[in-house]
Amino acid sequence: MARILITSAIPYINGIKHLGNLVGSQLPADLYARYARARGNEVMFICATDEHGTPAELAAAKAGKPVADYCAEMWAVQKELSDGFRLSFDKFGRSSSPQNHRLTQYFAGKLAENGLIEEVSEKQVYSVADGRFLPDRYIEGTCPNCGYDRARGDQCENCTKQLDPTDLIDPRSAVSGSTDLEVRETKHLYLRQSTLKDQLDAWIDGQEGWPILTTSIAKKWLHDGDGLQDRGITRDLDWGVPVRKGDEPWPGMEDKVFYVWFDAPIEYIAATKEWADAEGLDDSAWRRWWRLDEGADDVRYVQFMGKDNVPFHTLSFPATIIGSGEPWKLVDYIKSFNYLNYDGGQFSTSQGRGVFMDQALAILPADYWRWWLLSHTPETSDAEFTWENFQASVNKDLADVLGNFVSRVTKFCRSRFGEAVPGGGAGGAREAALTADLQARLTAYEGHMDAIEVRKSAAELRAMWAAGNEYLQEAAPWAVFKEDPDQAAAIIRLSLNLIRLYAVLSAPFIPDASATMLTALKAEDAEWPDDVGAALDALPAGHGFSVPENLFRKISDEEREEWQARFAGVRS
Ligand code: B3M
Ligand code: ZN
Repeated sequence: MARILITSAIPYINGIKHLGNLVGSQLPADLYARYARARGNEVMFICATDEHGTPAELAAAKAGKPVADYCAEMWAVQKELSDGFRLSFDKFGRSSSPQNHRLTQYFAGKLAENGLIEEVSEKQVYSVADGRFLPDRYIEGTCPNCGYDRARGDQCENCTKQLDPTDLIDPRSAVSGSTDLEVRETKHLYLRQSTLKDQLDAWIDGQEGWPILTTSIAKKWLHDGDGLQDRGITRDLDWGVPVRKGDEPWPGMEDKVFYVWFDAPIEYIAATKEWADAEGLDDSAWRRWWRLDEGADDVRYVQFMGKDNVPFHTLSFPATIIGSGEPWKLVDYIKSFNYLNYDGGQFSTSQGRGVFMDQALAILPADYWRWWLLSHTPETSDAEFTWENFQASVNKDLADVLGNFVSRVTKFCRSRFGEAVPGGGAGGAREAALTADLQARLTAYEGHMDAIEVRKSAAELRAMWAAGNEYLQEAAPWAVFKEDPDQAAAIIRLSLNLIRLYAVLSAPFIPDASATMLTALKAEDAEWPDDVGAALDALPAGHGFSVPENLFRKISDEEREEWQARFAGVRS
């Protein structure tokens, strides 16, 4: 029994996430959280929405809503979808929460006290009509390279040339279209993370067994080019965490907010406080997960994220934590993911390409998606979603192997013995061999799950389902029944127990189907098994059950083609 703190990268608020986002952090984090709980650990599983920054402001403007209203609505939408996918967060917080405001300001104050914050004067474009400084991407104009008249201040979309806003010909505000722009001087706070380079380097070197994907990205940023750069942690925006030094105002910074990537990871901590506050618990309840001096020294902290988020979690956020000079918990293990592609291209939120979480749940229940995504997680390389592959996996793994086993066993038992576990007969060599095989596979499965090897775990689970199917095929109780009903009863008794075992072991992947199996078997004991032999005796003769609804249905070729066509274009 250990204490495990799990965080998933927090999704941006601007819109519904696609399946590539889901499998890139939240879903595998949920798999691990469910497994860790099932093994008897105390788990705190945290996620939230990432609500600040330019994309949130732009999306709200596009929706014609005040940004605070837009974020509140989108949080509710994302929360409902995460519930729909059965993501078992202890808290799905909001980075715009008062808790995160205070904690972000607190960390900034500590960093300032420790001499790690520098004020830097910069020249930036100011829009007189809008009454605000404009971030690079809020400025539009004509590209000096290709003449495209809607180039942005950071890049020309047409010829891809990287630009500075001052390069643009006839620049105008993307907010109002106004051309009344000036270059003005503005002051920003910089986190002097370059001074922490050696500490960060040593901390990363001290980590054992981190995935290569994680450490190679971290090392690249530490050592390539100019190495670790100091970074601006403030922005001239209205929406965000106001810049303050702890509880004090920060002179000269009154109209500024912290940069979204400064406050977003702090939300992992703040969301744990949001959880404690919502539960009516005092501060020790969340601090025992995060403060080494208040109980967190025995916590194992695991983070999940896509590879593009790794630099922020291996360098920036640790710089905030280490730079605070206080005993806050640093991450112990970072599980990062490659990308999932969509049918010959990329998933894209901006282009609306691919399948989005709401669309997925509208066509099939969560377990179908969970199984396909987790068994094809982009771990060692990018992976690709195709409708053919999805259809094949669902039909074979879920319908033919697991679903069919459950249905055959329960229906056969009902027709020959009634709706209770049959007595009589005893297992022999075949049953002993199956038990030994499953015991070895269980050990391998646990090893992969402990190591957060998602695909290998799925393969081992599938192999356990297949072993039961093969056993049933060979033991053939429907044939044995005619000669030796007692022997058939023993086979079915074991098979019904096998369904209970599958329900327990499969729950982290397919929680709804597992719950259906346990309910059908009226199983009260859903404990993780130590010993397969004992687990296969859990339901004794005479224990009642009912035949469940078909666990999984097959996807027909017509459906597959229809979905393929429906999701070929862009989302409007
Ligand atoms: N919102 C990026 C993303 O969703 C960003 C992650 C923040 S984690 C603190 O991929
Ligand atoms: Zn251009």
